[in-house]
Amino acid sequence: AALASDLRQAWRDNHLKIEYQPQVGMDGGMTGVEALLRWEHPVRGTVQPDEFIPTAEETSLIIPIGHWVLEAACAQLAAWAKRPDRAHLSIAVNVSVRQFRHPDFIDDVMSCIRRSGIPPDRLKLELTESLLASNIDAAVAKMRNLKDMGVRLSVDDFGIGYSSLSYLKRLPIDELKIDRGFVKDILTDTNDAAIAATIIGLCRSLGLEVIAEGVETDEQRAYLARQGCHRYQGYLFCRPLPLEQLEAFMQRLP
Ligand code: G
Ligand code: G
Ligand code: MN
Ligand code: NA
Repeated sequence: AALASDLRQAWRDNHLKIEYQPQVGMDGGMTGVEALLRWEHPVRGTVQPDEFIPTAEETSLIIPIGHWVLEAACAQLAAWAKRPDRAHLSIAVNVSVRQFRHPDFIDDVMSCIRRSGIPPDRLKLELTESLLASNIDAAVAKMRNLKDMGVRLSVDDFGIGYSSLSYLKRLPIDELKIDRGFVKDILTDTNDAAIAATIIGLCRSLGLEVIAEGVETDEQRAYLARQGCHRYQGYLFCRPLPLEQLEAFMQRLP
């Protein structure tokens, strides 16, 4: 309850911030970023999203907060669209189950895209497998609506949830994101290595893009690259950064 009222206050006082973490392709070039919420608490310091997203969901604060993240991402994409050296970049936005199920979600995404005038395929929505836990037909129908708009869809934290392989081929998705839990010990845990390799192989045979998160060392990257992984995200390349620092990071890229 304390967390809920604190969060409500933080939302009112603009203490929520967005950081952006680069994603890189096989050639090492940046392909886009993931938008990640941060809570700059005046006393507690930075509160990580794992600690407050569940509360945001329970209190429905995730609806206005999620809308704000989406607006910010589209505004940033609109700014990048005007620059030849940035126009190719995508922004991935995390969508919680509560947000996805909201009846206005599709209209919200559509109006954000229209008002910002961005190419819809620069926006990527990260969905989680838990969306599919109930009423999969309704979830798939909504995903199709989003795909019809031209938005790209990614399944976050893949491998830890409920999705069965038979559902996977029915889903109108573009990308799977290998959970960082599998990447962490990829060089020492043969099960994790096998799971990551299997997810990559699965994506390649289904024609899906695959991105690994939580890549911290070049050895992890090299293993994933040998399996054919398309993209990477993790501290090896860059931490999540506030926008100004992200711009500085991009300035330094070759
Ligand atoms: O930044 P960090 O790795 O601590 O984020 C942890 C998790 O918090 C992410 O994997 C993501 O699922 C969730 N998260 C971060 N930003 C957002 C957001 O804007 N909306 C939602 N729904 N979840 C987010
Ligand atoms: O959406 P998701 O929860 O998967 O977001 C990714 C989370 O992983 C973010 O909270 C981000 O801060 C965190 N993260 C990003 N890169 C790394 C990394 O290389 N190592 C670890 N441990 N965490 C990372
Ligand atoms: Mn994510
Ligand atoms: Na994830």
